Parts: sequence; structure tokens; C-alpha cells
Amino acid sequence: LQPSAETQTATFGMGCFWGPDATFGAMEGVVRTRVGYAGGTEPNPSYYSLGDHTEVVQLEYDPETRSYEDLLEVFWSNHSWQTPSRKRQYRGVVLAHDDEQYETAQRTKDDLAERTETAVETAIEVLESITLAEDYHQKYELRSTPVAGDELVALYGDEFVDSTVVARLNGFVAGHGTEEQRRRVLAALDVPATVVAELRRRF
Ligand code: MHO
Repeated sequence: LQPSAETQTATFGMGCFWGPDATFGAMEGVVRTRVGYAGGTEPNPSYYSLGDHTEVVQLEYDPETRSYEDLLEVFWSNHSWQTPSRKRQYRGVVLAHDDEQYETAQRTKDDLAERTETAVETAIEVLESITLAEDYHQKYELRSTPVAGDELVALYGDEFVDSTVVARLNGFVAGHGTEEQRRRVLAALDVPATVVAELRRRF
């Protein structure tokens, strides 16, 4: 799970992590997504023993194609920053990986508050550590797509979570991406034609 030298990593809490896993997964320039628990202090969180942690999506992206600002734009438009979450599990939070991310996130938060004249409840914090969520939460939308999900889990095996193609398909089955992008990814997909046909029925 170590990001390669050319990619950068970003981590966001934006409600149930299934949604943003798919939203970001469809985004060109995002090369990997994974979901996990972060933003708290208790050791070894899990879905049913979350402690003070929050559900987060973590992205590896290519900074030549996507800026951190691009990701933040998606972040701000895809969680409810006006309302403090009742549960810490679902709070909105930027978990910055370095000072530059921290300052950029803070600046976009201030801009949003000024532009909308609304208080922004979302927190900006520094990422300490992340615990990967259980397999069944990774690429949830695709995994729970009848037939094709099970077949892709079997075909990709250990590569399922980290695969760029799987991240894209997870986004597509959730309704994200353009037709051009879908065609391109499907054309390059090296899986049985029956699986492609199953996917095609979904998007
Ligand atoms: N329990 C909610 C959210 C799941 S998310 C991984 C649901 O079933 O939709 O917290």
C-alpha cells in the first residue's frame, strides 16, 4: 500500500465512506482509493469498534493530472459541511498529510465560509494514522453489484483494493464518470466477456 514516488496521498472524512470511494474512484488522475478509519486516538479500530475514529476515504493521485485543490472541490461539494454530524463516525474532516495540504484545505474552508456567509463545521486536522477498513467495505458499490462484483473480487484477488481499473468500475456502477471514460475503461478491461456484459447492463 505504499504510494509510488510519483503519486500523492489525500485523506477525507465525508460521511459513510462507500459514497466518496466511488465518487473519487471515477475521477481521472486518481490512481487508487481505499477506505479506512482515522482521525481518532484509539488503537486498532474496526467497523463495529470504531472508538473515536471517523470513516475516511484515502486517495492516491497523480499531481500532474490533478491538484489537491481539485480534490478539495469534490470534497466540499460532496459532504454536508453546514451541519455538524451527530456521530463522529460520519463527521466531515480533512486529514492533511503535510503543511501545504493543511494550509490549502484551511484556505478553501475560509473561502467557502466567506462566499456562502455560512459557518463551515468541517474540521481540518493532521493525519496521524489510518487503519484500513475490512475488505467488504472496499469498493463497496462494485462488490455488491450482482454477479460481476463476486467475479471481479475473484479475478483481481489481492489486487482488488489497489487496482485503478477496479476503482473506476466502482465509480461507474455508482453512476459516476462519462460515457467516453466508461467505454475506454471497458475496452481495456481484461476479464471474460460475460463480466463486461454484466457491467454494461449497470452503466
Ligand atoms: N449503515 C449505513 C452506512 C454504512 S457506512 C459504511 C448503511 O447501511 O447505509 O457507514
